[in-house]
Amino acid sequence: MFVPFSMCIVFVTGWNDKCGSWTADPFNDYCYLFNYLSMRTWAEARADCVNQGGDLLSITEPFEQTFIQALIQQSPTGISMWMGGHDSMTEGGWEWTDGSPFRFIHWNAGNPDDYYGEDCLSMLINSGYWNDDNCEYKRGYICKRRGEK
Ligand SMILES: [Ca+2]
Ligand SMILES: [Ca+2]
Repeated sequence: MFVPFSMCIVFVTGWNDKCGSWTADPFNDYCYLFNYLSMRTWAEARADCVNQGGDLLSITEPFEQTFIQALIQQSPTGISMWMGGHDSMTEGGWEWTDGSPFRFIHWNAGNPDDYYGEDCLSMLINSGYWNDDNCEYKRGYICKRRGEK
């Protein structure tokens, strides 16, 4: 049966076996938590995701980008949200905190630009494109963890 994508979103944002109160992506094994209203620095945001059994969001393929991008646009406020990418170990050497390979990319035009030493990855709410951002800014953030089988 064909189910329109928008109906899937409505379905997966309630309680579900795979992800509990987190949002399930029907096309992979992962669960996502959108913290629209708690504003934290990148490091604080990561600590909160880890405390909840996950990590900051990694995106490893185009379908995952499309899924997150559709949901992030529901954010009532803010410019961008933290993801788990950073180049704080080696400038320009981007990696994901959860250890996923940093292969798929979706940079906003002109980025990464390391503007005044930006080392943390955020996603622009209105477009879904990525920006290297100042790690000390307080932003909403997206956590990711593996779902129950
Ligand atoms: Ca940088
Ligand atoms: Ca930037």
